Amino acid sequence: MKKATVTVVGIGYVGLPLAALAANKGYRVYGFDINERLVSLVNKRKAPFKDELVSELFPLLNEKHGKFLQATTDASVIKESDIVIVCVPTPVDKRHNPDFTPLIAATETIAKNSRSGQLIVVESTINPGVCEEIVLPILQKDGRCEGKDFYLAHAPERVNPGDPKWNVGNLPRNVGAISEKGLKMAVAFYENIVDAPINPMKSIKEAEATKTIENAFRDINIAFANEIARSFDQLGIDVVDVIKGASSKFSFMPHWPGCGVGGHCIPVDPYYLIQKAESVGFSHDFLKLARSINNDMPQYTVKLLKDKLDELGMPLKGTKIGVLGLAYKADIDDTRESPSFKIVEALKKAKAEVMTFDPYVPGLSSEKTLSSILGKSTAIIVATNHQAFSSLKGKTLKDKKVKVVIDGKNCLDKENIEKYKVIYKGIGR
Ligand code: SAJ
Repeated sequence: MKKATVTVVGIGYVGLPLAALAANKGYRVYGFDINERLVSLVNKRKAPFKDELVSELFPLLNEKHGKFLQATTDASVIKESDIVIVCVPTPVDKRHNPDFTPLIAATETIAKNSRSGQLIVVESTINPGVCEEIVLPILQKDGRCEGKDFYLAHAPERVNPGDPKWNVGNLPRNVGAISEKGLKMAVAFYENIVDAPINPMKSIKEAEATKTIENAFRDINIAFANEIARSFDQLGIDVVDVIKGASSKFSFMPHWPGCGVGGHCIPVDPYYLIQKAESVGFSHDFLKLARSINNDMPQYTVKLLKDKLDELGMPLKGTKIGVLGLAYKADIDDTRESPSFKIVEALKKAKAEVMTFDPYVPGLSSEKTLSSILGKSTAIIVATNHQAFSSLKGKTLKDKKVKVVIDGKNCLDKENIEKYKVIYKGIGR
């Protein structure tokens, strides 16, 4: 297995770190993707997005180091591969229903380029049953048989964009498969490349379910923090102080309120479980409630701004509002499902004059610098807790004539800002 050839199908946020890791561990790795720009950047060893592991490994992945990683748009490389790993997106549509189009397309490409004995591993986040009900039938076309002509496994992806500590090389993994032999092959592969425990699951369904519940668990805890924050806004209690206090209890797991929940995992994965359970007549009322609480936080954040402007006798309409931050979390460039866009949409609906700035996302920012957006804004909403924003001081805001600050990530120095008579409102503080 060590000298096997691997094709990673989909070299984005999940697939590229995995491809780089496998290549660095000695596998001959192809990265197949339909995105030509991405393929070209990877072959030039230019990281297409911010990822610590990719940036660390790219300089090592060349002939001089005896390592092989080649990105390509030519699916025929799959035919050469002993192991094929599917890392394509599994988004939800506007009605929050899982969209398996990319997964189905990837599976069909693999089926067309199959070779006997291949191990096929799906890493994309899916709900329980997808491997057996959607992926397997496609691979079984032309009478091919799982456990003989190919082996199918699922190892839910675990990446944490922007995290300098946890990455695909050191995070434990859960693996499930259709057949015993497929499970052994998949566990052996991940044990070769990951320096952390690899946990063989009872079946492929249990493996599919782990990812959805680990992220639903995080979503409900964030929703809890958000509901407490809204209650404490009415009660005049500082929620950050209270959560810090509660954190001294050994069993308390702190989560923090904010202007919304973004990313490719947390706001998406619970819908997989909700939708699958609904198909067998079970309604996840609690998960749905948590999703609606978190989905409402961007609107709530804009309401806090409107209330503060009302106190100044200023309407939202026609007022210059700066939205600081477009990425979904601190110090990364990933904007997927970012609440910032829902905040901008709500502000535009209220006919405010909206400007945006994110140092990590210059292409989508209307302003080029922090200084320029502050200089033009009557009020600002900090929607992402980038270091550049959380270090903002009251004097700067005062000098820039910013009148109101809505701290969507409770990341600013409230006392310092209020000292300069700038109106401050956080989420629950
Ligand atoms: N958020 C809150 N309050 C919190 C934590 C997060 O509002 O207390 C918001 C963030 O601002 C962001 C969103 O939720 O908009 C998601 O943040 P996240 O920290 O969960 O980051 P993700 O989406 O990158 O999730 C990753 C995933 N990691 C792996 O898959 C290995 C996720 O499964 C992890 O639970 C999460 O990191 C983590 O725990 O850091």
